[in-house]
Amino acid sequence: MADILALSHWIDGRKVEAERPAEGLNPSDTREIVARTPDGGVAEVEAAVDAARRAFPAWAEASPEVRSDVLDRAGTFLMERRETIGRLLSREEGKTLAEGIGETARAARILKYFAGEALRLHGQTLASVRQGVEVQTWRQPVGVFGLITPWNFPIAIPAWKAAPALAFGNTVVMKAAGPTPATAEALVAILHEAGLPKGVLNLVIGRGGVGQAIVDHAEVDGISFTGSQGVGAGVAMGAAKRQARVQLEMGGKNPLIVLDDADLERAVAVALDGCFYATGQRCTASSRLIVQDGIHDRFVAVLTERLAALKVGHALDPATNIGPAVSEAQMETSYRYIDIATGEGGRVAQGGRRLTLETPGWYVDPTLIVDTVPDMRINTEEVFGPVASVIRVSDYEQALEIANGVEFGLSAGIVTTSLKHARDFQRRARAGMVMVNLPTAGVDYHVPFGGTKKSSYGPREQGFAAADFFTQTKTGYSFS
Ligand code: UN1
Repeated sequence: MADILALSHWIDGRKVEAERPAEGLNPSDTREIVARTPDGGVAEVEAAVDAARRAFPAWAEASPEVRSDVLDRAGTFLMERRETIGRLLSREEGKTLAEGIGETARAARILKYFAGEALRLHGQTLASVRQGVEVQTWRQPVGVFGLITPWNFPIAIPAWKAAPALAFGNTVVMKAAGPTPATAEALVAILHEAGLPKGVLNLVIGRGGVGQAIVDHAEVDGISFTGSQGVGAGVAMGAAKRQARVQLEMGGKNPLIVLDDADLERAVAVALDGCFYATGQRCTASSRLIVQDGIHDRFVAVLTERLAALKVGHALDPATNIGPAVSEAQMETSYRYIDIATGEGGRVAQGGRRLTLETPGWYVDPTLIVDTVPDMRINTEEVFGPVASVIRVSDYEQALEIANGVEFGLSAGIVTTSLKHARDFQRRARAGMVMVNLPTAGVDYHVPFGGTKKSSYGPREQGFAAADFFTQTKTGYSFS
């Protein structure tokens, strides 16, 4: 059993000693304490914002090469240590070791991508409508950003928020997600080891009060949030009240359409990955399988068989396909929705049982529910667990209407061999990301990420789009 970590806030380039009243348990084996953690609040946020504010002028003025070098070095360190940090991530969050290592490598690549972007920031030069006048635009750093990060991608999402903020000359106060502070602290430590000046990136560990203090702080110029829709709405209101910029990434109820002409093997592989990998705890997870009549029974039969063969178990066991839920509450939410779905007339085709495994953990039996209709709660509310439902449809138009018929619009997918339907779907699906013959989850890091409707709010994250949120445009006029 590994040592118990003693975690700290990071403020002004240093670890801040604090009492550690909270214990983070390993979701795969709740007898194991992964870390003892502080419970920060307003005072820590005040100190962190103060440090970030003081560090801002020099960091904003630094050569982009300086910022690029730090991110590049941190990316190298993270890639070198992906097995150790990926293991910590799996112990803390519960995703499988392969998923934990994969996510850590992804975070390393994100740091390296934004190391390059730091050097590519650019503006425009235009002719003025007035004779002899020239117009120019620049992108400048904004100031201090508050980053409120989720537990389900405890290193990739902190990296994809912090890296562009830092690359473009801003300073940061980050809130680690409640269940996964150790992974967040590992990232922050690596960035400091890579040469980040003090105060440029601060980390506060704690509960909701930390997030609220960040949202309310007059010196926080922008907030990037990933989390639930309910909390996100409050963040947006708090930010709007004091005209801070805000970006929200929230839930999904992502549809995957399977048409009669689909390659069956492909459809099943795409559904298994999209619905169940990472224990279904991805806002991009497919949770509604909208399946055409002609392929429905064959698809359900093969998917059921493959699902039954997946091994649920300890995240560090190499034989495990699906790790536990992150917490008891998440586990209970999945089981509650299975009950709700069967209560509404759905039928469990696979899974649905309470699991008792060798180690005591928050395990959920990956579950497929069939015979559902679009307005059931299982088809309108996000579960955030390894639970998917199947809706039978007669044709593509009906499938599209159902796919679009929820309040979320993050990612949407279709499995088909018809170019006509694939292209039509990409045009008409009301989602920010539209996938053809690919899972709705598992996205690239160098292109825009975000959704429509209640899934997202504000500018896109990631890729070249990140500059829209993390910089401010200035327009210059000159006559000579
Ligand atoms: C992915 O599917 O690769 O919280 C990333 C989430 C999303 C990230 C998904 N913001 O699940």
